[in-house]
Formats: sequence, structure tokens, C-alpha cells
Amino acid sequence: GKRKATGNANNPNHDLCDFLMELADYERNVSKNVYKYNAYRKAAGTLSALTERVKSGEEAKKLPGIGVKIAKKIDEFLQTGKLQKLEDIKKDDINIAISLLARVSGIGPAKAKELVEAGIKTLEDLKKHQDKLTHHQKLGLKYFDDFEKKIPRAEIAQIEKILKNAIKELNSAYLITICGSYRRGKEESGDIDVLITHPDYISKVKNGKKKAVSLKTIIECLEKKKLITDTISLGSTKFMGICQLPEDKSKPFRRLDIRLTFHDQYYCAILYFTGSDLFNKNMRAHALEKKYTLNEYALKRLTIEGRPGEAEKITSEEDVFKFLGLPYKDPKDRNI
Ligand code: DCP
Ligand code: MG
Ligand code: MN
Repeated sequence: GKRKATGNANNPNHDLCDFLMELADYERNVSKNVYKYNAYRKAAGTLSALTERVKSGEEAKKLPGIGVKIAKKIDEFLQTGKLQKLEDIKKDDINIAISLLARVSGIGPAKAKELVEAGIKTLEDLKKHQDKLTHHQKLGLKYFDDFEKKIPRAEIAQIEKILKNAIKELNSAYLITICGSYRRGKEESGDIDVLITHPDYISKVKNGKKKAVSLKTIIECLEKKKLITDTISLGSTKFMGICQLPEDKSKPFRRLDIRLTFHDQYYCAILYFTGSDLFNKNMRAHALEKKYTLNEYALKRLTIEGRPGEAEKITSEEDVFKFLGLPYKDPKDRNI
């Protein structure tokens, strides 16, 4: 909150008054200690009325409203030019503000720090400075409360049904899998991760057939069905956006990621987007030990020079495990 200025430049103790008022603010706003709040204010008031600079805590202690503790703080400030307690509070305050802003979808720690350094510390502040935000960040702010809510499994199942019906209406050959934590059997998820392919959509060969498959068309279809409500970003293979159950407007808005992948890369993609991220890390490390490189597109044997060779033919997740000499793990056993 705002606080009154303690005198002006003519006040020979204005720097002392300032730090006492900062402590007062902290006691009122954070500690909720009205007693200390009033004590600091009273001390600042006393100092602001003086016409001479205070020389020591000892001297200040003789004045009304200044006890041993405040006198010690005055000494520290006179000797070091700052107050460690206040420095710590400020650092805490800044870190808390950075953590809050970084919870907005699209705002990373660097951007959060930049905003806080510019004096933007709360979601209220952020609402007033939307010109500083990207499209993604604006949506993150708009749906802040909803995006903090986990998505129950049953709701994803409902969304899955609508999504699959709609896309298969476009073309019944589309293959659709919801991956992420949902596929790992979790009861709640942070977002919805959808993977789509089509048998005609393959990495190599003629562009002709690929044209029949379009992520943009799929997104437009899902917008028409009132499932997708906002687009964060849309490329030819990756959509990031927001959805809501069309039949129940009381349900929160949810983060939805959709990826269109080539049919011959579908199972590596499913493996990757099913996670968990740690499981993926371990599997990639294991692949390297076996002289393979694994990513969301392909599994490739490494040559003697350590370069990736041709992609192995993968037609199921099990294939990847087999190539790496690992026993197959069900998605629900990948929650590490
Ligand atoms: N992924 C990964 N490495 C990352 C990010 C993601 O391997 N740094 C993969 C594994 C994840 C999947 O992508 O399981 C989906 O990413 P999410 O961030 O959506 O994570 P989850 O779906 O696992 O969890 P949540 O319920 O929080 O969405
Ligand atoms: Mg997810
Ligand atoms: Mn995701």
C-alpha cells in the first residue's frame, strides 16, 4: 500500500525515516502486526520533526517513541548505510513476486524477473500493463485461476470423445491419441496433450498426399464444435491453445496441445509425449549406451563415428523397447 512521505529533503533524518516507514509497511502488510506498524511510524514521526541529524542510536533513544530495538537499527543504518533486515525482506518480496508472475502461462522466470524489476509485482499490476505481454501471456493472465486447476481424468475422457468424433468426421482415417499424464493413467492432469497422424501423412515422398492432411483444418473444425476457445499459437504441425467442454460452460478453461506427426514417426512421438519427462531422459540415456539415438521423431543406430544412421522402422511403442533390449513398460508404469 501507499504510505505518506516523511517530510522532505529539508528533513536531515529523511533516510532514517524512510527505512523506518519501510519497516512499518512490512509490519502492516506482511506481518499484520499493527503494534509494530504504529511503533515504527511513531519513531519516524519523531525523527522527522527534528531539525538536526541524529548522531547515534544512543542519542535517538532519548527521544519519544524510540526504544532499544529501534535505536540499534538506527546505529546499524548510520554505520552501514543499510538495514540487513530490510534487505532480506526486499529480496524475499522480489522472489515471491517473481514466483507468482512465473505461474502465468507463457511467462518464464526471466520475463517474470524483468517485470518485477519494472515494478510489476502482482496480477493486478500485470492487468494494467498488458501492453508488456505477448498474446500467450495475456491469455495466461486471463485464465490464470483456471490453469492452476488440475483436469480430472473423467473430463479429459469427455473431451477425448468430442475431439475424436469431430476429427474422424473430417476424415475417418485420422489416428488420435491423448498422451501425457492422461495416458500414464493419472487421475488428474495439468493439460491435454493430443497426438494426431494419418496413414497418408508420411515423412518421405511426394508432397501431394500430405496436403490432404491439415492441422489448420482440424483446429477450425474443433473451433466450430465449440471445443477450442482460443489459439495461443498454430503452426503446420503444432497447436497450442485453450479448450472448454462445450456442453458445460461451468467447467474451467483448459490448456490443450495438439501435434500432427508423420505416420512413420507416430510411435516415437507417442512414446515421447507420453513421458514422463524423466522416463524419457532415462530411456534416451539407455539408448545412447546401446549406440542408438532416440527422440520424438525416430530411433536411429549410431555409426562408428557416432553419427545417426537411417531411422529404424518402428510400428509400435514395443518396437522401441525391443530395439533397445528393454522389457516393455506399460504407460502407467512410466510415472517416474
Ligand atoms: N516432455 C519431455 N520433456 C520436456 C517436456 C515434455 O519429455 N521437457 C514430454 C514428456 C511429457 C510430455 O512431453 O510427459 C507432455 O508434457 P507435459 O508438460 O504436458 O507433461 P505431462 O503431461 O507429463 O504432465 P501434466 O499433467 O503436468 O501435463
Ligand atoms: Mg500434459
Ligand atoms: Mn503439454
